Amino acid sequence: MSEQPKRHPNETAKTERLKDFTVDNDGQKLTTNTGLHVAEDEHSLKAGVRGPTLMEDFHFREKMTHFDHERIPERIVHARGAGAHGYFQAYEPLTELTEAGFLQDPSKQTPVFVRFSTVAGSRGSADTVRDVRGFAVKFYTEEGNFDLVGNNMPVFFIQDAMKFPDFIHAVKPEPHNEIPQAQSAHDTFWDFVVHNTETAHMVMWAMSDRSLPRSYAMMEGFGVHTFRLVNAEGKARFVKFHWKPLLGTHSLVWDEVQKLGGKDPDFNRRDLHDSIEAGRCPEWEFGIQVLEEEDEFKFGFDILDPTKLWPEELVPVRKIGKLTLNRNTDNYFAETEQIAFHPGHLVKGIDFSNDPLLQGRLFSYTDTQLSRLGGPNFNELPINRPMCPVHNNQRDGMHRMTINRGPAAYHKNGIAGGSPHPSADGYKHHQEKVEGHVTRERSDSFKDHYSQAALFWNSMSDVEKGHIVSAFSFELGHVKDKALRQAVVDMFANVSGELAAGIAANIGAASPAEADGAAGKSKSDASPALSMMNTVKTPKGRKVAVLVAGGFDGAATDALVRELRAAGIVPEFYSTRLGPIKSGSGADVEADHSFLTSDSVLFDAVLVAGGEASVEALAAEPKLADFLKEAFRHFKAIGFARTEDAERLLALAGIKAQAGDPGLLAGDGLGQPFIQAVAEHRHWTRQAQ
Ligand code: HDE
Repeated sequence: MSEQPKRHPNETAKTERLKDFTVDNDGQKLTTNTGLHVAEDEHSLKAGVRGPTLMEDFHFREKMTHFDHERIPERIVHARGAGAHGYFQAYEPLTELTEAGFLQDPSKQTPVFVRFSTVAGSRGSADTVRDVRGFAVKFYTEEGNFDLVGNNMPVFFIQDAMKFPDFIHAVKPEPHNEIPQAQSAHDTFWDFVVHNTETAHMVMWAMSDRSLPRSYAMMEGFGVHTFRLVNAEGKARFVKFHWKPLLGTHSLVWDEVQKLGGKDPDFNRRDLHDSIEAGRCPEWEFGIQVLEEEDEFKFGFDILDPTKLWPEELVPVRKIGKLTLNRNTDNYFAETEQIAFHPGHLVKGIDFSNDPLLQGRLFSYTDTQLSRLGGPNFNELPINRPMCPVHNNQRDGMHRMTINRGPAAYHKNGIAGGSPHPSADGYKHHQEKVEGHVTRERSDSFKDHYSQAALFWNSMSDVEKGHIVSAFSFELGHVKDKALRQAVVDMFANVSGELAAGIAANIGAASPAEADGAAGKSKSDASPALSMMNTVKTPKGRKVAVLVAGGFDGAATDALVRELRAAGIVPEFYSTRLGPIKSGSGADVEADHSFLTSDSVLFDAVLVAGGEASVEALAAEPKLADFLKEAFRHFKAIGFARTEDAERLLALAGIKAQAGDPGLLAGDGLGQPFIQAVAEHRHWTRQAQ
C-alpha cells in the first residue's frame, strides 16, 4: 500500500476549495506534462555519449522551455510579500448595518487568504526595510469574493489616483542607476514630498516606528478609504475598516532593522510561517467605524480625503469579528504570487465612497493583472476562484480553463432559456445622488495638509517623537541636494516646530525661521489611540534566547523554560555551538542556535541559564559581550538565573545598568517578573550606550 501524503494538521479545518488543484508527488512516477512516464531525467539525448544533443529530445525541450518561462512580472508595487490561509468569523449578526452574508452568522467561518507586503522594494528585497506594509485580505464568501486591500497605516500619501504613478516613480529606485533598493531615503522621494504637501500626514506615519513592524501579527491593518455599508433596506452608512492585532502593535528599532536586513532578510516572512507551523495562529479583530450619512460634514476634515483618519476618540471602533491565520501555503508561487486582489471585488452590503484615490484603484488592479498574470482569466487560478459558482457569458482568452457548454454565450438569449439570468437579489450599487460640472480640480475641503500630521505628532510619546526625528534625519542624510533637505525641514515646521528644529539640528540645516511656527497654524488635539505605547502588551509569541553551555543548571532551566512556554513565550536554546548541550543536572538540551549561526537581533529577550561551568564557557565566548550589549541597546529584557552572573556578565559586556532597570532581572523567582519584562517588549527608560 502506498503511504498517505503528509498533511498539515490544519489542513482538515481548511476549506476544500483548493483540493482539486493540489498535487502530491509522493510515490508517483515522473512524467512529462502530457503524462508520459519518464525513464531518465539527468541526461539530454545525444548522438554518442560525447556527441551533440539531438533536436528530437522532446523531454529536454519541454523541461527547459518551462524553466525559461518560470517567472512572471513582479507586482509594480507590493512586490515583496508573504501570505497565509485562515478564516474569518463574525461576533454577531450585523444585519442592521449590512446585508453582507459573511457578517450575519457568528457560527460561520469564511475562508480567507491574507497577503502582507512591503511597497517599494523588489520581490527579493529585505523584509525589514522602512516602508508601509500591505495588508490585503481576500474573503471567499458564499456570495463572491470580497477583497479588503489595505495597509498597516490608516492614510495615504496622495489624494487623487492621478498622482499614483508619479508618487511610485519617486519612491522606487532612481531610474538612472536603480539605487536605492527598497528605501525612501533618496532625493526623488523627498523632492516629491516637498512638491506635494498632501503627503505630510502619511510621511509622519512612514517616519514613525509603524513602518518597522516586529511581526505581521503585531501590525494593525486599515482599509484606508471610506467605504459604505448598506443594509437590506438600502440604508447606507459610511465606514472605515480596521484590523486590530491580538498581540498588540509593536515595532523593531531602527538599528535592529538595518542589521536584520543582512542577518535575516526574510525576518517577517519567516516569523509568519514559523508561527503558523507551530500553531501560534496570528489573530486580528475586525473593527468598523461607522458614520451616519447625515454626519458626513460633521468634522473639520473631509471624509473622502484619504490623507485623513477618523480619530477613534471621535468615532469609536466597534469590533465585529475575528480573523485567524492557521495554514501556510503549499506553494508560494501558486498562492501568494498568483493571488490577485482588487478593491472592486465587493459583496452585497458593501459599497464605495467617492474618495478619488479609491475610484482610481478600481481601474488599476484589474489592469495590472492583465500584464502580471497574462490575460483576462486570472480569476480562474485556484487561489483566485470564488467558492460560489460562476456563470456568465465571458469566454475564451489566454489560458481559459473553464469548459462552458452550449452554444449561447450572450445575454439576452432565447436558445438557452435566457440563462444565465440576472436575479433580483443581485448586487445593486447604492443610489447616491451625484451631480456636478466636469472638472479636473480638487475640492477645497482636501486642502488642509497639516492638521492631522500635527495630530499624529501630538499623539506620540517622547520616545516615539525621538524616533521620528531620527528617521527624518537618517532619510535626509541620504538626500544629496542640501536645498531639498532644507525644504523638507521648512515643510515639516508646519507640523511641529520641535520636529523641524530637531531634524535641522541633526542634519546641519537651518532651523526654520518660524520654528514654532507655522506650527501654530495646525495645533491639534491628540489621539491616544495613535500611540503604540497604548497598545496591548503580552508575552505571547516573543522569542527568548536561552543562553546555555555545558554544565548548565538543568533542573532550574527546565523549570524556567516551562514557565515561559506556559506564558506563550517561545524559548530557544542558544549556545557556543549547535547540538546537544549537557547539563550539570537534569535533562540535556539541543542548542537551536549558536553565536556563529544566529544573532541577538533575532530575539526579543535573553535569559542566561545558571550553572558555574556554563557561565564560565559563555564568558569565554568572544561574541557574548556584543550579544548582550546589543540586546541591552535594543531595550530588550535580559534575565540571569543567578545574581552573581548578572554582575559578572554585564560588566564583561560593558553595560552600565541604571539602578532599577525593569528590563534587567536576576536571581530566584525570576520567572514571572521576567515574563512581565518580556511582555513590555522594550525598556525605554534605558539610555542607549
Ligand atoms: Fe495599491 N496597487 N494602489 N494601494 N495595493 C497594487 O495591484 C494602486 C493603494 C495595496 O498583496 C497593485 O495587484 C493605485 C492604497 C496593497 O497583492 C496596483 C493606487 C492602498 C497591494 C496598485 C493604490 C493600497 C496593492 C500592484 C492609488 C491601501 C498589494 C499589484 C490610486 C488602502 C496586494 C496589484 C497584494 C497593489 C495600484 C493605492 C494597498 C498597481 C493606482 C491607498 C496591499 O494595481
